[in-house]
Amino acid sequence: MAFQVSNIMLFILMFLLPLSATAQPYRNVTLGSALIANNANSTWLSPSGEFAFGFQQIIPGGYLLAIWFNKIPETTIVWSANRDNLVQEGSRVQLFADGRFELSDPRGQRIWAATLSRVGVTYGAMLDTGNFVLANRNSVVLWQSFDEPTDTLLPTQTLNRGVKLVSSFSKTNYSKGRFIFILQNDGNLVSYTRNFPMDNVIFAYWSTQTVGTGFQVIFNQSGYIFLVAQNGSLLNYVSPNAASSSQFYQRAILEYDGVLRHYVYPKSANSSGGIAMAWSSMDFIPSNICMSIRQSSGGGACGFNSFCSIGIDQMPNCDCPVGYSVVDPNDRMSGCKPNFAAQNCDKEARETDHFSFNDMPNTDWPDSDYTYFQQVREDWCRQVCLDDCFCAVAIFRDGNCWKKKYPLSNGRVDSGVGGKALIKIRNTNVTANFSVSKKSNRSTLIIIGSVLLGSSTFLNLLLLSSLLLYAFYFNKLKPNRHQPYQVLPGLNIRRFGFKELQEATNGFKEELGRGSCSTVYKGIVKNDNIEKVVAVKKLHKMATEGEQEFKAEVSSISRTNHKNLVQLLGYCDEGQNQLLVYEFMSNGSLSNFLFQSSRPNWYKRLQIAFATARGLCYLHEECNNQIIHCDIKPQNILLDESFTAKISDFGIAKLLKPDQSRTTTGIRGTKGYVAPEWFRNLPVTSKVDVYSFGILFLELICCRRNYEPDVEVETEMILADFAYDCYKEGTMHLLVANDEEALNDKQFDKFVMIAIWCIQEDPALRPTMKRVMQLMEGSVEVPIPPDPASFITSI
Ligand SMILES: *[C@@H]1O[C@H](CO)[C@@H](O)[C@H](O)[C@H]1NC(C)=O
Ligand SMILES: *[C@@H]1O[C@H](CO)[C@@H](O)[C@H](O)[C@H]1NC(C)=O
Ligand SMILES: *[C@@H]1O[C@H](CO)[C@@H](O)[C@H](O)[C@H]1NC(C)=O
Ligand SMILES: *[C@@H]1O[C@H](CO)[C@@H](O)[C@H](O)[C@H]1NC(C)=O
Ligand SMILES: *[C@@H]1O[C@H](CO)[C@@H](O)[C@H](O)[C@H]1NC(C)=O
Ligand SMILES: *[C@@H]1O[C@H](CO)[C@@H](O)[C@H](O)[C@H]1NC(C)=O
Ligand SMILES: *[C@@H]1O[C@H](CO)[C@@H](O)[C@H](O)[C@H]1NC(C)=O
Ligand SMILES: *[C@@H]1O[C@H](CO)[C@@H](O)[C@H](O)[C@H]1NC(C)=O
Ligand SMILES: *[C@@H]1O[C@H](CO)[C@@H](O)[C@H](O)[C@H]1NC(C)=O
Ligand SMILES: CC(=O)N[C@H]1CO[C@H](CO)[C@@H](O)[C@@H]1O
Repeated sequence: MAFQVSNIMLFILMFLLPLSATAQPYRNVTLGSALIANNANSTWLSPSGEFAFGFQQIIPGGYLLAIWFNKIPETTIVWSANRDNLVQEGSRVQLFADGRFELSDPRGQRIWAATLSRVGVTYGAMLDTGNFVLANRNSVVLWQSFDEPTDTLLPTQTLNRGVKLVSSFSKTNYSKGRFIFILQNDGNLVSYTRNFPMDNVIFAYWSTQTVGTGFQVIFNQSGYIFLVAQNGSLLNYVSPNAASSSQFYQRAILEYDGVLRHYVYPKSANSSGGIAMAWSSMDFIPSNICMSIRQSSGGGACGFNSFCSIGIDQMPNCDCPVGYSVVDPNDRMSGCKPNFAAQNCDKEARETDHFSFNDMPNTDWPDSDYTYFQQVREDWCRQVCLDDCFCAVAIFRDGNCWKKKYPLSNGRVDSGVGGKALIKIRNTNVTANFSVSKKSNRSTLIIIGSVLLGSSTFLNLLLLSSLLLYAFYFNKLKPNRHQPYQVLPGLNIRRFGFKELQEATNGFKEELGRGSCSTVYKGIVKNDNIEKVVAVKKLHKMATEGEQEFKAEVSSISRTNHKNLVQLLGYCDEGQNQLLVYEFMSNGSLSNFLFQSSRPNWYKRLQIAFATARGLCYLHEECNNQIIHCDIKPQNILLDESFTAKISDFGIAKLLKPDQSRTTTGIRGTKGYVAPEWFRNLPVTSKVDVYSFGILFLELICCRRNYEPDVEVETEMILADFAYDCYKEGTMHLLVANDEEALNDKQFDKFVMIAIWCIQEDPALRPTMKRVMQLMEGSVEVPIPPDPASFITSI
């Protein structure tokens, strides 16, 4: 059948050729023809020029003999001969006079050869289907690339029994990777994890269950991909969504992440209107690879200690837990390694105080557990993991507690998982390089202290603080500017000289932002010859309490460690110059992101709300000293290069003079982010942040500012009032007009209700951030919120 199709194509091709002969460089590949791998163009084109056969340079000096889409800017390879064995410049592919078709390296060593069904090849041709054929004088095809697919199927191509697709190793490395898609000889069509680097398979994560009946996978001209039985009857669709082949380029590819995707690309790729063309996915299988792969051997979809989550673009992401980093930065699926030294197992030095947990809801590493407890409480589960040096992660779900050990495998984050992962990380970097000998002595001291004072955490903390204080004085007596890596002992934070920061910021040249109390500049600092981009915050209005206060606050900030907080890297404190050095957040502030002309995606907005809530929850509940932010607003939520939201400027409220503008907010009646108790004679507690978060959450939900003087309807000006009115009248859809994603989200109502709870004027009615997290994550039912303004103060 495949032969027939090809013959028809050849026939059509020959028929059409005279018409386009003058316009196209196309001609048959005659016996004796060869292509040489070098930097110049050397390709054989199809009649339309849409496909090319030839050499693609993959790495400097490394060539792949391949077929690719030739009319689109993005290199899209659909077939290759030597994916595991790139050839050097000067290698050649030749159609010999006797009909052999071979790839050989510059020394003449054969690297690859077409396996012909019989002798008698008289010519070769790159067809407009993307199929390269070798045929005899009667145009009977004796070899074709369609019969030996690599990772891609094209329209008119079929996948026969016993033939498989093997994914690439990565986006840019075409060698054989970690997944296989095969129509087995038994008729079943299956996706497997591959036992890399071997060719055998480990785990089937998708199949049609057509043992005995599946005969052929067809990608037909209309763009449907389906499995048929021998009698031609349809058994299963692989991609039931078709796109016209006359208007779209199409391909189905088993990608490096294990997902088989059907992609289309508009042929009329005209860049008018500045819209960049790209491949877009019509269909893919399996629907959720993160949840589909659960293998007893191997790391799962993402590698060991890593976790897999489906992004808003439906692509699986592989990420490392906080405190871990990817083993090979060029390979997201290489797994993650902890950035901290393992816990000491000695009974006397178990370092329980040095570890804490980072909570990740809806996260699990199934199958990595070595101990399991039932009917326990969460704090018990935490403690039992903390006390056990073998425990890397504890999973707590519905009163069950699993202790997990390295390497963790099959990690996934999904709303279907439930419960939470408690990821154990070392608090401060005691093993940091900076002051190795000092550090080891200090930890010895602490251990001795712990033993002497019993196991009271409080006393240990006291001891630690006095040591820190001692260290501050010590540093002060020795303002050693020539020692660039001076740090607060025990904390992974560096003390900078003012001059150094002046140089780092090129004389405070590039301003990133400015507030009433500080200005932020971009800078580059060097550490061990590694350049790092940083944000340097210069404080204008310093607290009058003096240096000790500054240092105490800096040390309190620096002891925070959470993925949703902007990390403090260092500080400078020289006379009038007080500066803080933070990690640089390349994607700017939420304010820019949220209020741009095009509305960001609903799920991205939700992610930011979750991230902000998590960061606040940590500041309120999990720090040694509770930190109240006091200034939560979109300008203070920053986005890193992967758009993870992080809270900035926390802990500096105490460093700055009270902001006078608080008491005289602009337009009367405008509700800003500032909780009402600031204006009333009420104590300021962490609930002020809950209020600000509520306003921010509404802005994220509705994608508008809390105050919009320009809206037509007056009742819509103040978002907080508008939101409650809509809630009360059951017209919440008005809040997100035209935002289909939000409207289709079953949780939409719930999120609005949570935000309304947060903006209650009575601080006592507002939930804590922890409670807010629980409500958002869905572990607790959201009660009916009262009218936020029902609180009457008795002033
Ligand atoms: C290609 O070769 C076949 C068989 O020899 C011949 O029929 C056909 O005309 C050739 N096409 C071109 C464009 O030379
Ligand atoms: C290669 O081909 C492209 C387009 O087909 C052309 O623009 C370019 O000049 C060619 N380069 C060489 C070295 O021939
Ligand atoms: C591609 O990945 C494989 C497997 O890790 C590796 O052996 C090979 O060197 C890589 N090739 C390139 C060109 O990076
Ligand atoms: C492709 O397959 C679909 C679904 O089976 C069918 O409706 C359509 O007619 C087929 N197109 C061609 C050109 O065979
Ligand atoms: C075709 O084969 C399938 C599976 O073997 C069978 O279920 C179906 O009845 C057959 N249809 C016809 C028309 O023979
Ligand atoms: C570009 O695309 C638009 C919309 O598809 C179409 O109307 C227009 O004719 C195209 N222009 C060119 C030059 O192909
Ligand atoms: C701990 O220090 C090491 C080396 O100094 C560093 O690579 C690592 O990122 C630090 N870990 C944390 C959690 O700060
Ligand atoms: C830590 O110290 C070791 C040896 O003392 C050195 O090789 C390594 O580069 C240092 N790492 C950092 C992050 O300073
Ligand atoms: C976000 O940051 C990344 C990395 O710096 C950058 O490539 C990307 O263009 C940024 N996106 C936006 C919208 O600024
Ligand atoms: C100052 C001091 O006591 N330094 C000691 C710290 O500990 C190391 C070994 O752990 C000793 O070699 C140092 O003399």
